[in-house]
Amino acid sequence: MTPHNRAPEEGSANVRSRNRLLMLGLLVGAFALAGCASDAPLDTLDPAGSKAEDIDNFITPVFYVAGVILVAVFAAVGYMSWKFRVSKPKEGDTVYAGDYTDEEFPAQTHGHFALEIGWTIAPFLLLVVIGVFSVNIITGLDDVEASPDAAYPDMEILVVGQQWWWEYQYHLDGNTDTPPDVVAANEMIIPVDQEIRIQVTSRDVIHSFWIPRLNGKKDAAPGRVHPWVIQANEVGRFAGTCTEFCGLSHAYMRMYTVAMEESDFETWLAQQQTPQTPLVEGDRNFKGQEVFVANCQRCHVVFGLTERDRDGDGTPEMDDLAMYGTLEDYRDLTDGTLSQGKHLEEGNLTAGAAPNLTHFATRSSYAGSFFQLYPDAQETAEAGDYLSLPGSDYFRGDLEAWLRNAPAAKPNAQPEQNRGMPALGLSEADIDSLTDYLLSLH
Ligand code: HEC
Ligand SMILES: [Cu+2]
Repeated sequence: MTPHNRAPEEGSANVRSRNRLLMLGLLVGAFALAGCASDAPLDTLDPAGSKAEDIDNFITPVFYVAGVILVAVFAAVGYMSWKFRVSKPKEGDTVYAGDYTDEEFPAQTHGHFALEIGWTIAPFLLLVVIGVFSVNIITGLDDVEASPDAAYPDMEILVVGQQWWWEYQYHLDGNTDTPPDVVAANEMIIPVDQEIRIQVTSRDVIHSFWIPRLNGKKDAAPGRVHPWVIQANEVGRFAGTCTEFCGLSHAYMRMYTVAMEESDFETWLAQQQTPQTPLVEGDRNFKGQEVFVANCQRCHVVFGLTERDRDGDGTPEMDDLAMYGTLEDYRDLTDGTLSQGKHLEEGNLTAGAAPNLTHFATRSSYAGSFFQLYPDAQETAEAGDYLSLPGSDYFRGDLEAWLRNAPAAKPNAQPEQNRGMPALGLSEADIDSLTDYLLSLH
């Protein structure tokens, strides 16, 4: 290497490191800005429920204390780097490796007892204080404070995660030794201002239930039932997402909790407890019902309509709530016990269950809340008008696409491994009548 080409090389190295720094800055900036989305549905800093407020009231002061420490440490490091920086050797200085000179090397201190004890004890005490408060808050996140004037003070909801959607089984009187009273999917409807006991579990792999504006995360593990609490201070629709990687379509396993006025909640409950009346030849959606029975009921349930031979005696029984079992059944999940159809015999669906479609048209979203059923579901829910959505406002297109080819509509399902809904190869005419039928299920 000749001295000739040294200078330009150094120059370009400088430019390169400056470019790298610029790139890094831009990247950090982009990540920081991504947090500023004004309509971010998963807002961890905007609590709307009692438990989320407990968490927020704790992390805010911790954040400020940590901020002060951060600034103090960075200021000290900055000051020392500047004060004790290496300066160019002057004429006559003895120069050692690394451009150090005798004169400029600062006096070295070794072992300052008071300082060392100080910077060991201070963080220790700080962490103990934070730890004590943390444990206190974490252990309180599943404590229910029953509202004395609530219509269903003992209500418990079993939340069942599976690939890639959520099921909610309501035990209205809190008696979990009997099958549930209501079964819903993707959206958990609750009365506003009331702490509700939920129990979180799974039918297949580990998931995690999280509605950031209402409470922290709770793991949903197969064979285990984890108590948790959900409460909302205001009427509205609160977004959540599965936060435990649970397979390729994990990112599309979302859900909502919808808080309603108690009177609306009771209307909803009454509606959910009414089975469908089977349609007969000549009825408007009879064709759709026929397509449904032929293609869908091996996985999906519509109370009042679908049936299967659950006890294997050759005569099919009408599908009813008994098939969902008790809470204890989920604590002792053995393959097949809670299968809702013939799935396991046919090697179909690892979870052994698909969303209950009895009242499909009363949801605002479906398929792991990946699709919305109405154009303005969020606004409608916030306004408290959830139950009076006009049927003509449905989004048909997404639903038709889902029925045409579900794995293509919601990415990363693995139907070949019995995960998610398969493509069923229906004709366009069948898709059309099925869509009409599903949207009539109130
Ligand atoms: C092999 C089992 C299986 C069959 C057969 C099946 N589905 Fe599904 N379906 C599923 C599973 C699993 C899901 C949940 C998938 C997800 O959310 O990713 C689902 C979800 C749905 C949903 C969304 C429900 C909600 O509230 O989230 C609708 C609607 C639906 N299926 C309709 C149908 C119709 C109509 C048919 C018949 C043409 C059908 N399915 C056939 C397994 C099946
Ligand atoms: Cu999940």
